Amino acid sequence: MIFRTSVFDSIGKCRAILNEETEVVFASLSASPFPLITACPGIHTKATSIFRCRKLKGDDFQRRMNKEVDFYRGWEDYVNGFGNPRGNFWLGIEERYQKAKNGNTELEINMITKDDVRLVAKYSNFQAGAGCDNYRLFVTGYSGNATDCFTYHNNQQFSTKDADHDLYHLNCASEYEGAWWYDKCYKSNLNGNFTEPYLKGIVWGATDRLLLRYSEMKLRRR
Ligand SMILES: [Ca+2]
Repeated sequence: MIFRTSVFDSIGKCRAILNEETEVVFASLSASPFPLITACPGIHTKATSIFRCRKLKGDDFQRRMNKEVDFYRGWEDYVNGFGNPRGNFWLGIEERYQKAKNGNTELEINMITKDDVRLVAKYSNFQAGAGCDNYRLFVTGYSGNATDCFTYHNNQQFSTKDADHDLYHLNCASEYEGAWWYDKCYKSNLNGNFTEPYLKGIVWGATDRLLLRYSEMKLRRR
């Protein structure tokens, strides 16, 4: 169903039709998503745009379970997503941004170490900034049985091997064969190389690095 209406009216219409598990997508390329008004100075939405409603898909964000899918990829792949939703995948960060941009979203990370220890890290608030801000991470409210190794990355932009937005003098994504909200460089590296046994691997931790054989990131509406 397509609407020609204001941004705020369209959200109400979609929710009325498809319940709360609904997001508004812009059916017209000329329409600018309204969060950009605050996230990206200089970009303004139109008062009236064309919208359609779309049911939310699953809330999975990322999964690593074997080496079948190469995660050492460039910016475009991380923005748009890759892999198999039933296996190893990264669902595009642009879609995650659209889903979590209004807040009220929590993140759960489930992990299994190579020693078969199961770990959970939950964050009661998760948001990624807009594309013009390189999907800057906003995360708070840790709980779980894993050491908190993600809050360190709070307020950092996303980096890939071909897009260095980190705070290190080299490119962390290239140094550690991943793509992440690197700082200088990481306390977690969940998009690292599945077969690497040390720093370039799928790692949770800084001084006490845990190598993982499984990781899964999920978003959930509060
Ligand atoms: Ca750098």
